[in-house]
Amino acid sequence: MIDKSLQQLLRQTSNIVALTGAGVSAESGIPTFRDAQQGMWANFDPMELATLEGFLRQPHKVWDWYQQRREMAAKAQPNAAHLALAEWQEQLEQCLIVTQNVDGLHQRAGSLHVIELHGNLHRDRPISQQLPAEKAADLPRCPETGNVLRPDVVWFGEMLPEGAMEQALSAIEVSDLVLSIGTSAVVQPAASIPLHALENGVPVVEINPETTELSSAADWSLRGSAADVVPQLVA
Ligand code: BV8
Repeated sequence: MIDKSLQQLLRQTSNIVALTGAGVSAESGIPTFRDAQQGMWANFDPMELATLEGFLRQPHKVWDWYQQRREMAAKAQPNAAHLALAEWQEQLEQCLIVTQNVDGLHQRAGSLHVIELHGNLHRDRPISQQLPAEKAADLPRCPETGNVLRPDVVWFGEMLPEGAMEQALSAIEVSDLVLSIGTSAVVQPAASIPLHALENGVPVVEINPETTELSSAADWSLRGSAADVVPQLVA
């Protein structure tokens, strides 16, 4: 799986950026978005519910979905991929985790300074919009302002956290290697991160059991699961 040229590159690497997506948490038992559209959340369409409009239209349904995901993430354990990346962070000069995931598993595995491009499932923040009383009934509210709370995640059509992309892109420009782990490489602007590496002459390794939009452009596209392949890279 890991050819001689990649082994050699890994030996010379001291500065890595790892972009992760839902696939890195799949082996912790958390369904990916693609599974969600077929799987247990088939009636919770992320494209419909992971939007501010979806929340304002059906706040209770959206909260139910996020509450289920929050409980699932809290029960899940970081898997060998999360743990290997945290270990790499201790061994290397830099191993920056840039995640699209909101489950907090990288931090629970021990990774520090994780850039959460899409926020975090375990945090709430107040909405600025006013909901009609009947819609706002028994929704969680901010104790200070009394405003209705929403999960502190980035929904489709919303801006990413201030500076997150800039921080990720500038880290890439000084890195030796970029990993794209467990992402279908569709959602923007996160999907542009590995492409920025390629434009800057930084090698890209993809780890995914399936081919993605990135596979043909990556320098290595390793067909395997995160929990199986990532520890081999770190070894
Ligand atoms: C933005 C948080 C600027 C919430 C998420 C039209 C209208 C509006 C916007 C757009 C539009 N067209 C395009 C856009 C931009 C849009 C976008 O990219 N849409 C896509 C669908 C085309 N992006 C945005 O809206 C972003 N904001 O552009 O702002 C702006 C703002 C205002 C006005 C103008 C412009 C915000 C995007 C963030 C959305 N929030 N999450 C929540 O989690 O509930 S996105 C969410 O879905 C995830 O965070 C993740 O990013 C994405 C799913 O992607 P993946 O992580 O890759 O997961 P997926 O299931 O797809 O794939 C899993 C992969 O793992 C698979 O490849 C599978 O093979 C692999 N796998 C499976 N098992 C394993 C494995 N790999 C390894 N090991 C295994 N065991």
